[in-house]
Amino acid sequence: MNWGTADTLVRRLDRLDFPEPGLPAVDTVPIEIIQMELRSVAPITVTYGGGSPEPWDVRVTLSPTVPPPGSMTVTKTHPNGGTFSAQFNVQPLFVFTRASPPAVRVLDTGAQPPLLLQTSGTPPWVHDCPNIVLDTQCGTNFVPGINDPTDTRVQVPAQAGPQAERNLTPACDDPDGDKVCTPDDNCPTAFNPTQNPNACVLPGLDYWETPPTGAQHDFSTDPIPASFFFPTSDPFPGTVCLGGESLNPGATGTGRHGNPPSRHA
Ligand SMILES: [Ca+2]
Ligand SMILES: [Ca+2]
Repeated sequence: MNWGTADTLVRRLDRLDFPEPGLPAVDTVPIEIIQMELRSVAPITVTYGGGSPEPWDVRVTLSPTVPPPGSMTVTKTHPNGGTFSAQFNVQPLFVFTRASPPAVRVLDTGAQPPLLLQTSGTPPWVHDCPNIVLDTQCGTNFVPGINDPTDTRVQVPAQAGPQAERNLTPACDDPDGDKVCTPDDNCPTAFNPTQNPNACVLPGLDYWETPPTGAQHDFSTDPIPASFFFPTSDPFPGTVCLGGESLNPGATGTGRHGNPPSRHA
């Protein structure tokens, strides 16, 4: 695992709740993509009147226009984690660069509908990773992209017997009914009378990684118009293959890159 390969920064906007007991448990939260860096695997070819082909590199990042949130559905299948899937909106900003002679063109898609993308498969996640060797410290209760096949801890059983049957009504705010008042409840909307911190996951940041050729953008339905690059350049209706570029996230130190989302745009 290497921080340097993360290319997408995702924010979970709400808390995930996994009330005790009862696995598997599922919760869904809104997410937004707050940073993304992709680069063309090979240059595209721009032509002029059908000839004079030129290679242009393509970089894809986010438009200043912010799209609606996406969503992440997280399934907890064992005490230390499970799997997740996500669908998310991306409003791309394309930067085309010609090396020689130097030229740059920017295409902001902010006026168009965002692209709706999704993760491929069901990547794993863990709350924490004490049993797994990693090169950085663990994230904050949600670590995407990490599996924990060695986790053998058993979940705290449901409270039963006389203690539970007393069924006292606390004189406090206790929406989850776990007899721990909200100001002191570490998961105020998840039933966790033991105050197990893994009964919920606070909002936070996750790093994702796109595989080397894991994304593409197809311009066939909405080609780059004629004269975009230069007055005599042809329309570009082709497909660009993209891979992740490092966000260099070391300065923040609060997240962790996760499993690759696949992007089909
Ligand atoms: Ca409570
Ligand atoms: Ca609680």
